[in-house]
Amino acid sequence: MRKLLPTTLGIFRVLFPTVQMTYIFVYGTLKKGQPNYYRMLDITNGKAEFLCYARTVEKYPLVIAGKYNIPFLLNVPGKGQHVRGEIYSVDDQMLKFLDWFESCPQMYQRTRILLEVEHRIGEGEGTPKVGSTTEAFVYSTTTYEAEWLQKPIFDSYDAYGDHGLCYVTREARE
Ligand code: PCA
Repeated sequence: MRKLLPTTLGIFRVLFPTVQMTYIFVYGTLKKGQPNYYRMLDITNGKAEFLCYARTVEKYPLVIAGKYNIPFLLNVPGKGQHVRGEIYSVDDQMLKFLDWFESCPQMYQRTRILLEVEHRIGEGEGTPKVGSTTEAFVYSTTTYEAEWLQKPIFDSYDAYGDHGLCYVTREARE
């Protein structure tokens, strides 16, 4: 009989379902000021909260490739540079959106990566401290062409940089 009575905790869980948040490291067009950043701000995609700037603990080749000049972090640890980007805490809805948007797992695979926190804004509880290492997901790829390994590598992506490899947005692709 006792079992059928809703517990206080049970009621609380129904009223306030816990939202699963996931850390994502973005290094490309999803960063602040880059062509797809607005998608992180669009609440119809879900929630994304900026946590801090960070760089990869390992080196990776970050290249710009393909006919649309897309940034790719090649999953080749130890080769390349420490890549700079931003860590966000995202909810499940945003995570699903990003998986779809990044054509994961066909074009990118979402893998875990170790990061060193470089700078953070605010003192938000749970935000990793500067100098600490933390883990997050990243959209990297193992499905690249061999010649991409010969391309110029970057430590920080800027779609508008003087490399001149202008990113072609999804809308502009034929
Ligand atoms: N979008 C993802 C992966 C590369 C890209 O352009 C990002 O910004 O991290």
